[in-house]
Amino acid sequence: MDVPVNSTAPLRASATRERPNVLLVFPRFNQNSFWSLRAACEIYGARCPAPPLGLITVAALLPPEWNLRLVDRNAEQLGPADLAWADVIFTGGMLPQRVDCLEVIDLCQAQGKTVVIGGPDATSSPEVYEQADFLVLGEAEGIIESFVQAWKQGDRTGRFQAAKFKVDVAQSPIPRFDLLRTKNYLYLGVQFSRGCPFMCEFCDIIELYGRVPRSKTPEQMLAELQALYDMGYRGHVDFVDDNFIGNKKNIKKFLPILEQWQVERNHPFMFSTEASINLADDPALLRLMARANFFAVFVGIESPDTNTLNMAQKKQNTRRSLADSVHAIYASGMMVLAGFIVGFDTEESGVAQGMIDCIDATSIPVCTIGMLTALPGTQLTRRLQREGRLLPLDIGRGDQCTAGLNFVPLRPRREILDDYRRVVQSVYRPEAYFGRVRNIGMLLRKKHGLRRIPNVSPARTAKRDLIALLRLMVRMTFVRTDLTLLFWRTLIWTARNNPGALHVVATQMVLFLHLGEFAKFVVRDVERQIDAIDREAEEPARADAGPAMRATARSAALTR
Ligand code: B12
Ligand code: SF4
Repeated sequence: MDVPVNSTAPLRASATRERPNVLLVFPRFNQNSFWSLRAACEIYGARCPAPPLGLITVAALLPPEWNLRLVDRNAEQLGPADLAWADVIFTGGMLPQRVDCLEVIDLCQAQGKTVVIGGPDATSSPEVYEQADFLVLGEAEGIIESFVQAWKQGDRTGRFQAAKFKVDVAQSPIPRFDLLRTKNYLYLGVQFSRGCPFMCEFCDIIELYGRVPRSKTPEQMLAELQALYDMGYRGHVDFVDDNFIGNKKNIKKFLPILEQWQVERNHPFMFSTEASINLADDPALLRLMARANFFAVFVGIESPDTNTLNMAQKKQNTRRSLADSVHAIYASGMMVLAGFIVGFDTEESGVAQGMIDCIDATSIPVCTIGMLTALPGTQLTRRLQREGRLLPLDIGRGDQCTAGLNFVPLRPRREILDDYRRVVQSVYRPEAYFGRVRNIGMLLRKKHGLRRIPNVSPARTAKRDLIALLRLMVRMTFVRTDLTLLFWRTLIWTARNNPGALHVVATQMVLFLHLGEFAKFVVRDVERQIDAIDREAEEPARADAGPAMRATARSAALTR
């Protein structure tokens, strides 16, 4: 009997159509970035900071009978067996993942696999990803069904674009947390809302997710947290909301329910999030957050200069003392991390000192100090384009700390770079950083103090924290001998005076192991950029001087 060589092929073809093997691949972030938090990951035994919430949300939207696997390239290898298994690859991420994302597409297509691309960078810059077989742009809840339909009818290329800001997140499914190896991560993420009501000129969030925040329901949110709880996860959970307090009414409804949920389970999670600084104006809201066990808030301060804030349309940061606002957040028992930007048109030469003083006055240890970057699709990009000042954005292998200023600035570029270098250098001097850490230890104590030490009761989390503390002590004592004194002084002072703040203070010191080194890297890179400008300035002079010098040399030779 003749057996066709490929007898299973029709079966496989139909399975591929009806129940494909989907490999979700999260591309690697550029290594040289503020947020890679490399040393902190080593101390906690994690492989990278956070998991791909976007991809596991997409996973939850796919038909339940489809077979799914996830490879996070920040934590694991993408091997030939993974590719051989897959019928289709889903990938995508943010700008500093672009280099690796394009590599993933190449790798997969070289094996004849179909690639579907989506996520924020593909949505902002689809032209970069034209080689992918499918482009599924925008929030996936709004468009994934069209893709699934096309796939089932045999299409192997296509482009789908979700209508902007139309997705009702109250209908979003629970992300497929079960696909994660949670021990690979420093913390996990969940999302309550998308969008932000403000209109900062440089912001891409309002272009991608809109200005009317859309929230999930409290029940839906608790179901997500319960899923994490049931998996046995305990510890740090980040609410990745663009602005957690974007819709105050909804958040005030949710927080007491969250507090109750936490109390009933003996506080399994400690939370962080991102919020606009007007959080400081609402003591009731601060109290609600602290009671639900929020311990950290990231705030975009951007600049201490009111004129600059006005021009950048960040009016919510004006008409206030930034230091008082930050201290009001400390007083509720939560610590603050903040973003600062150098390179605005309205900046003047005093900007560096102003920023250094502001960081000192607010005592914020962890500050992301970036160079202004015109991100795709923003109001800033549109204005610079109109003014003929926009340059290509090449984030390359870094992030906004080394690859910003993608436009012709109004101040000389060299001056901006010099100011930027000064700020980074000064703020990340070990004495300055540890001084701020000691201050927040004190400030968190002075007022209400930390309401509770974030719960570490389950044995696994307690063990992880203890091992991390031991590793930190060893590294600070025997490896980073330059930090030994600062470290022990800060640790002992906090243990004696405010043991409740020890966890937060120790975490800040862990972060310095990465941030201190990263700051040095940024300074070196910026110095290289400054040198290049200086060399360029010298070149024409040398070129002009060239003929004269050659003539002198020639006449000297002739007269010999
Ligand atoms: C959490 C977060 C981070 C975390 C990263 C955690 C992680 N591992 O993902 C941290 C703090 C490290 C971070 C850092 C940065 N971030 Co960030 N970050 C976010 C934030 C606030 C939430 C991401 C998230 O989880 N969203 C929730 C999920 C559900 O939404 P989503 O990812 O958009 O996914 C949906 C769709 O996009 C789509 N989708 C997603 N992936 C895929 C894949 C496929 C195949 C398909 C079909 C669809 C699809 O479906 C999902 C459901 O609708 C977003 C803003 C936002 N609202 O998303 C910014 C955002 C992604 N970050 C951004 C940027 C610029 C950065 C930084 C460069 C600067 C900064 N903001 O600090 C750094 C660089 C990091 C680095 N290491 O180099 C930009 C990206 C812009 C762009 N064009 O790529 C965003 C959009 C906004 C912003 N300005 O902050 N970030
Ligand atoms: S407050 Fe933050 S998220 Fe809102 S528009 Fe400004 S930069 Fe964007």
